[in-house]
Amino acid sequence: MLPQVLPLAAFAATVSAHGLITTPTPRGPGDASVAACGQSVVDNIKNDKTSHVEGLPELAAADPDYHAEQCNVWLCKGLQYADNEANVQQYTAGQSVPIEVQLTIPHVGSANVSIVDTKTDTIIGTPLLSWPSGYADEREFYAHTTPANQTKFNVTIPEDIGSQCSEAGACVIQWWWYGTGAKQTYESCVDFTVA
Ligand SMILES: [Cu+2]
Repeated sequence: MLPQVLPLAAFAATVSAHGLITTPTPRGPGDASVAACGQSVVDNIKNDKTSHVEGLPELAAADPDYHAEQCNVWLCKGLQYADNEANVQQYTAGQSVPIEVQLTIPHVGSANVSIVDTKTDTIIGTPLLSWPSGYADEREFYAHTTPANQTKFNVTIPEDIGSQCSEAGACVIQWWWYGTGAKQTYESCVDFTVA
């Protein structure tokens, strides 16, 4: 029976998904990301858009087209605003924004959803949502009891956001998840402006 089991296990380890935002449309790979991060990083992401960040720094460092000043794999996996110009969401201060996340392999850990200043890679204000622990718990996942609000939730654009996100590309809503035991980080970003 073992030969029948092994190929499945190998499949799960190499090409299976972990997680990403599905609604609104998140940043995805394109030409601008290739120019900033290099083809090997983009190929890794194309192969599995939901995979973790940890393998990317090594791929980037070995790629002659990697430009460290443009590509920060720890922010939106290095994916660039210019590849997502068609999907910039327009919000207003105080607006409640529905977001959906797909989780396909669990790794229990912490997570947050935050507005991030893309120039400085810093969270503006405090996280809009956060799970200090217990996010994507394997036991709940495989029992189909993952709390619904881990994958389908609303965030509220802060009333005091001001003008810092008025220009497209300046800010993202980033869903960030770290599987503690797996030591794997997942990031997915929505581009938006606040008028
Ligand atoms: Cu994993």
